[in-house]
Amino acid sequence: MDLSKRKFKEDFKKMLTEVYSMDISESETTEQYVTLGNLIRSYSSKNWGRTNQRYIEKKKKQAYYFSMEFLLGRMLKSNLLNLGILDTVRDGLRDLGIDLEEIAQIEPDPGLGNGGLGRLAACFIDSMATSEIPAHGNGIRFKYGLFKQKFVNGYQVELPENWLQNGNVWETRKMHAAVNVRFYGKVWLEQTSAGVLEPHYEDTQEVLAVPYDTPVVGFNNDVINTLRLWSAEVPPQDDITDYWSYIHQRNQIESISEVLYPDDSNYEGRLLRLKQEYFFVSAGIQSIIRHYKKMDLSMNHLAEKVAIHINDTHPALCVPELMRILLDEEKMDWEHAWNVTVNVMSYTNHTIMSEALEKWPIEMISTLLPRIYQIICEIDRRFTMKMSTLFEREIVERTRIIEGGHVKMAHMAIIGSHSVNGVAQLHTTILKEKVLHDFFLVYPSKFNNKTNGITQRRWLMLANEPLCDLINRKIGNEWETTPTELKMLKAFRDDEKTLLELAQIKRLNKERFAEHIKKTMDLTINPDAIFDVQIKRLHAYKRQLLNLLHILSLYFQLKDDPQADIHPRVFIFGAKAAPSYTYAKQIIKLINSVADLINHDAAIADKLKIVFVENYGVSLAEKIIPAADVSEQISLASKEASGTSNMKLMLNGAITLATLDGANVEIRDRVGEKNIVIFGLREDEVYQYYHDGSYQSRSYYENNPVLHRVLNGLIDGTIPGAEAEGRSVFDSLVQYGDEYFVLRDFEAYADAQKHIDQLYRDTLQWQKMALINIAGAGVFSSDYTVQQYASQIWDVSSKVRNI
Ligand code: OAK
Repeated sequence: MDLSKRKFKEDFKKMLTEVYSMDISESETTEQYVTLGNLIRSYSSKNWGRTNQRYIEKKKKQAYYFSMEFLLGRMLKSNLLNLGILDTVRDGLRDLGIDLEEIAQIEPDPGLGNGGLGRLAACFIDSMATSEIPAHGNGIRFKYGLFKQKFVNGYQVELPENWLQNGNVWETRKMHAAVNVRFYGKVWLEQTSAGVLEPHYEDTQEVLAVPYDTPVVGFNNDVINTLRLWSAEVPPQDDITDYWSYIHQRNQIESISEVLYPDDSNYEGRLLRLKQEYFFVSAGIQSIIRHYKKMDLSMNHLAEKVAIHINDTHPALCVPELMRILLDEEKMDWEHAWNVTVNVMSYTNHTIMSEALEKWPIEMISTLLPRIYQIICEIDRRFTMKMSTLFEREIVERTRIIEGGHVKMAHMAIIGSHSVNGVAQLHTTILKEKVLHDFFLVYPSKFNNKTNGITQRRWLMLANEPLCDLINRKIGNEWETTPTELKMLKAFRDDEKTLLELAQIKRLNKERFAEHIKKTMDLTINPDAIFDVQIKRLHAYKRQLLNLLHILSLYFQLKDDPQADIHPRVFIFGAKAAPSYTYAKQIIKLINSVADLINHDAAIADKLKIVFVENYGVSLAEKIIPAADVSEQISLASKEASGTSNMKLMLNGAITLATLDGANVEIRDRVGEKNIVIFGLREDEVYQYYHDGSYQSRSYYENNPVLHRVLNGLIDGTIPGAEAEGRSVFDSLVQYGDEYFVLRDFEAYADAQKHIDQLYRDTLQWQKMALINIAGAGVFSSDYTVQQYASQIWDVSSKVRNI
């Protein structure tokens, strides 16, 4: 948008008076933040209305991304950037004696997600608006986001994250768009005089779903889409007979949108979670249908105007819910309704971990959602009947929805969608060949791959301005809208001046991060050390333990030989563990205890340091990633569906140290083997071990002296304060089979780390690798990913840019 500095300053002062009756000298940062937020909203409101109007007038097909999680991160600077007024506002505020950075820090970081899946949804909505795709987010307005993590004596402690405490400047409550969602009760079908079956309900519980809309601003294009998050409330009642039972009922209803479940890739079969799932699914679909009806088209044509995306299985009830509306409310016959539903729905799988598979007990679904359960039974009946004529009995039994007393959500999502995708090439192959092989036999054409991506706006333009400026000076700024243009940087691969500039920027970012660590943790880290980063949820398959065992081996090496030729390292961890995931929490404690030991050992000085940041989330990632030299992507091959921190880190010039898992494979293909460090078992080797059952972790303990010493270190008192955790980890690795092949990959990992150490010593060579990584990161822009979803799955328009 066009905005002069003069106009901005006037508007800002005016808004401050309107909202707070204050002038600048009286105002504090919080007031300045709210004022700026309001101003940005008022700047965007015209285009928000216009975008919606255009979609309606042109009867555009629109896509709706249904996701339990949207891990947005702070929005102030991102909105300013996308509106094209970041510099103007920064300058204007400076003239008024206000520091934009300081204001930006005031914003609570909305943690409405656990990790990869939620952050991907946030990148996607940014990219959808930027790519001019008529597509919106649909989710839950959790009152409490992901817990705040504290370390107490090295242990993770969870505190509530009350992110809405001081209000939320970005959202608008839309009472007129509220809908009712029905739970519990009895349902029966009666034939009407017209001969159609009509459901009748008794004793249901009605919940009012109230939408809060947040604008999703496209980058420099006047497009503003919508993120609609639903809040659960009690429907208005004017005949309260029993006050206390009303209060009880209110609390029960409001608890639906109270708190995000803190489990990542892990299913906990709680009733409240099922309520949450149906709540945002039903509210979202009802509101889509309401909107569709304004176009005055027959329901038979719904799939020509609406696409609904099911982000993992959490919104899989979209399938029976749309069927319910088409059958019961729109009086469609089953075949037509099913045809419409399958054409509307598409589904993404985000993990092969079996513990993440949602399967709800029949008892729970039939009690909470009796009509939905009837519909699921009918979908299952028709599926098994049809498939029995085409496939062997075993395949039908393995693919049906209702089995063993449970409703299998992934099966429902697959059967009810026209598209099923994985999130990286390797992941999609594993789905087709292993995890979902039966379904692949049944529906080969439904399967496709959409490799994840990240938005270069948040993860480069905002997080790393110095690097962004360098890139713009070298190759211009076309990459901002056509990210593959970053490849032009390759022309500078042998240009010493550019490489040294790159080194200088990295150094600056490391100094900044070191200052932050000094301030927040009172820990001194040396910016000349290699900053080695592993930031992701704590999960055994991600193998933070492998990293830790290697750190211990370096520690022992330095203790034996203080002159050992090891380049100084700072190992940086950021990770939350699900509160009920005991093993992950033990690993957190162990890392913190090893950090205590090493960071306070005067003999080690600054040769080794461990920084485990508390409460890792989007805002911390924005500080860590620009300062990273090494990107740890060391999951057991086959287990990480894609990973996205790998993409953010390479975009910021970190060198990837990785197994051939998830999108690491595609990163290697992009940058070439010389510019990435690969180690460890490959996916086929892992499956071979599963097949022949020959892995004996104990033999690695017994035969590798370094590993032997390190593992003994866990149980011989070397690590004060973590005796129980050390024992538990030791046992899991040595006695109980080492599920994720940590010991098997240890030697290869240690060798890879040695290689990194050597590479880093040659600054120019290292920076050349960094530059090639930045230049190759463009294809991993979520702009491209969503453009592929738009054209290949949703069949909605987009402004496609050449890949
Ligand atoms: C979370 C809950 C249930 C199922 C999957 C997840 C999840 O976050 N999966 C992660 O999704 C990311 C985005 O696709 C991938 O990059 C990660 O590899 C995957 O673990």
